[in-house]
Amino acid sequence: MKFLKTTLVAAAIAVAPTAASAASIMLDFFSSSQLSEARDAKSAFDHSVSTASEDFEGFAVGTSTLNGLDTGIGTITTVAGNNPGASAIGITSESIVRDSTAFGRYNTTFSGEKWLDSNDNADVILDIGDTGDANRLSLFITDVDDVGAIAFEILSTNGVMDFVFNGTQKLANGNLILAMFDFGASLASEYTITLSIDAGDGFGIDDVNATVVPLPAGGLLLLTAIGGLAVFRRRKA
Ligand SMILES: [Ca+2]
Ligand SMILES: [Ca+2]
Ligand SMILES: [Ca+2]
Ligand SMILES: [Ca+2]
Repeated sequence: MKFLKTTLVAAAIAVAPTAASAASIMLDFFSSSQLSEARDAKSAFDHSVSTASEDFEGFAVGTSTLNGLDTGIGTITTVAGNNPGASAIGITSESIVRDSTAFGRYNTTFSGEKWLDSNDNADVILDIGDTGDANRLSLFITDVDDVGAIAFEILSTNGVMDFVFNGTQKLANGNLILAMFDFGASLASEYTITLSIDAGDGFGIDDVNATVVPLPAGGLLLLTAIGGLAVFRRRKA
């Protein structure tokens, strides 16, 4: 069976006049049967000391983001969509902790069971709080853009860097995305990551990790323009 694995890299430059830091967002796409391989890829990216994490295992099933969910990586809130699909439960302006596979969304934690369901809403916002000296963050996202419009975006900002990813093809039910943020420098303050999709196309998130990876010797890469690079390759699943 052919499986398309796509890696997209976008790089932007900080606007500070005396120093530049390269930051990037990378997405690796897997099928639901490749969770073990995806975990290995995540571990390789995380590389080093975890400063903050959230795997949702400590929350009761049904816990919601209605009033902001205080998690190990910061507060998570949800923006409602105006056309929730059949898989939404309860008050649809909430994302909800679930413990079993639902419509292609599932836990990714080894020996775990719980994950946060977008509950068919439009935006799930991770306000990354106390991450110590972290310079990387990764998370798993499940079941993106398998129904409706192709509309998934990741927007992250700390005021000087923005990244947007737009999917270009409908994905399979149960697909698994490893999202990897390399900030190029320590996160000195809060950082917001918004996962945005067409309402009615639910997704799950799990295993959010902020980690410290040593910066390469010789300083930071200096870039002169915002650039993008997309690499597509096919391989046997
Ligand atoms: Ca979990
Ligand atoms: Ca699905
Ligand atoms: Ca969609
Ligand atoms: Ca979906």
